[in-house]
Amino acid sequence: MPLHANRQAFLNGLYVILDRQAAQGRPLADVLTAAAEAGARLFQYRDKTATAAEAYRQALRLRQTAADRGAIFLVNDRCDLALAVEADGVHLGQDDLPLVLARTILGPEKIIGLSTHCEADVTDATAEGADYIGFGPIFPTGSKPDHEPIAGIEGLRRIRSLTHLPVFAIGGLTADRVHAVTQAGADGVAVISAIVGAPDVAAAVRAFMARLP
Ligand code: TZP
Ligand code: MG
Repeated sequence: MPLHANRQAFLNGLYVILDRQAAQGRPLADVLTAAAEAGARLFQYRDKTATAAEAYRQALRLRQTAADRGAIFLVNDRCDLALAVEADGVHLGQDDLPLVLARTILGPEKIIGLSTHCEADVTDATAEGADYIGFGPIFPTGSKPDHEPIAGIEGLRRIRSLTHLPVFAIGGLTADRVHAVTQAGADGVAVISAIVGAPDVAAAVRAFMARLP
């Protein structure tokens, strides 16, 4: 499946992280469909506990669902899975494969995003050629038990000047907090619980979209 020709245009705004644990049994393909119909265009599949076989089946379904709706689809952590389902790219954490190796494996066309938590992470990600960064947690979050210290709005403001890359604020994002992070320089927001765990996914997406520039 070819990468969307205009991929840079997608690296901003709302980034929905389809986390299986946060979905509490709701099929992730249903969450993706509802979110895409409400206007979301950028998705990541995140599952910290699935077997490789389960993750492959799930990712394949999500990949197809996203493609049918013209949305970008990234896979968390795993370059092998991203390649296996012909995802648009991968999202890596500081403990995953080094970015340069991931680039070698995936080639120049795939999107590679990196989780960053401090100034050094941001300058390294920029020097190593990431396509975008997630930065956070900005606010307290229940979705990542082992998270780094809260960076806050001030932390976001400080790293904004260190990189030209698209920056997604992550961690505790709600629609009401969008204005604060975009004012501090975020290009977008990466969200788990406020969308995947919302009683009405489409309404939650619309609430975010209404507050994004
Ligand atoms: N990385 C930093 S915070 C976080 C991740 C994956 C969790 C974000 O989830 P939520 O539910 O939007 O706070
Ligand atoms: Mg990871």
